[in-house]
Amino acid sequence: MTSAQLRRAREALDSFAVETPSWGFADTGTRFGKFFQDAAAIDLGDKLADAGHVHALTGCCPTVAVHVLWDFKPGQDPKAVARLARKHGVKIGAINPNLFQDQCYKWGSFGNGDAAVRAAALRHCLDSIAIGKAVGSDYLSLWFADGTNYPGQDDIRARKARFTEALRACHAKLGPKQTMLVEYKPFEPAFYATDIADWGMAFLLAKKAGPRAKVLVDTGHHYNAQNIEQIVAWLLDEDMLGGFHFNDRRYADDDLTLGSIDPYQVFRIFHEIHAFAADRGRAPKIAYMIDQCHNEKPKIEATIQTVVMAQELYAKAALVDHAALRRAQAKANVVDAELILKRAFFTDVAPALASWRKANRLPSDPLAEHRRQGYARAAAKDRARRRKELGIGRGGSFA
Ligand SMILES: [Mn+2]
Repeated sequence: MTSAQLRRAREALDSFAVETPSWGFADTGTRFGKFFQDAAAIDLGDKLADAGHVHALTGCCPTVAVHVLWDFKPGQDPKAVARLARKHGVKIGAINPNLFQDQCYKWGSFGNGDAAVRAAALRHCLDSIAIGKAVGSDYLSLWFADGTNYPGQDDIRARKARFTEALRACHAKLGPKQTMLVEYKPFEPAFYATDIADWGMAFLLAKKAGPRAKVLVDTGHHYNAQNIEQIVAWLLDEDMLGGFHFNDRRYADDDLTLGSIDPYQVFRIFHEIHAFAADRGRAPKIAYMIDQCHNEKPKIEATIQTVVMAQELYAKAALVDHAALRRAQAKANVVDAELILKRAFFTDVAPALASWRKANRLPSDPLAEHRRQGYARAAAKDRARRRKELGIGRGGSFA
């Protein structure tokens, strides 16, 4: 690395933070079964402790996304949760309402034909907004499992109208600092017509909802051949990119570790963001979040691995020579243009990460330090004992 590259990569690392998901620290599984780890978090206290531990090691995960139904017990004081997060050195990030688990949502939430169910879903979202205000969270993150499984099952346009109305009502209650993120997904659980199936639908609904509604891009929520960085570039250009849920995939919504299958794709996404920032002279406000559940890897190790990979790829993408790229593009020099991206992608950014970590008094190797500290071993012992005392069986839902 040249000293100019080192400086650019370090500046990029200074401005990059990624949010960990509380659900990534708890026991999860596939739809065929759940696999247990003794070290998995039992309650929100454990999840915040694990998230705080990851932040202490990496220095780049100051916030934790929460799932209202899984993390907040009815009547729980959100301010106490915010204090607990602070105790562990983190803050509460995106608030995720749960609009898919209750029996009343069998036919959908905002898309449901029954006005009473839509009202219940809206109430839950408004409660989530209130929690967000109480804990000082900037984001309400919405993902809907709504859709239909068979042709003719429901009126597609009527469902769209119901969504439009409910999202508008939701947006009206946002606090002045809150942003509403609308996530899309092509299929699953619905296998005929998902109500918000792609970025165009999310874009239109967010536009109709109000100025503080933006699109959330979950990298696992696309068809295999889709060009995600192009979607990102379009959303940036329209000032409609609100955030990311990072994960990698090979087939569908696989929830694999970021960069484990296609790190170059993540690099290309980051390149679009750096290029946009260079053109506009300011970095866009984007909520970078992880949405992964690890069933085989130890959860904290997998989270650290993800965070470090995100930092590496973000730093690499910052090394693209934008002026040279524009020159190559102007001359239609396709080979050079591509090589400019490739050169940045293959640059070893380890020296920049090492120097950034040193300057921030962080361990030089977060994963090795995590193992050295024996955090997971101690957590496994403590949590196995507590599970026994609490009589917690090993079964049930994702939470
Ligand atoms: Mn997601």
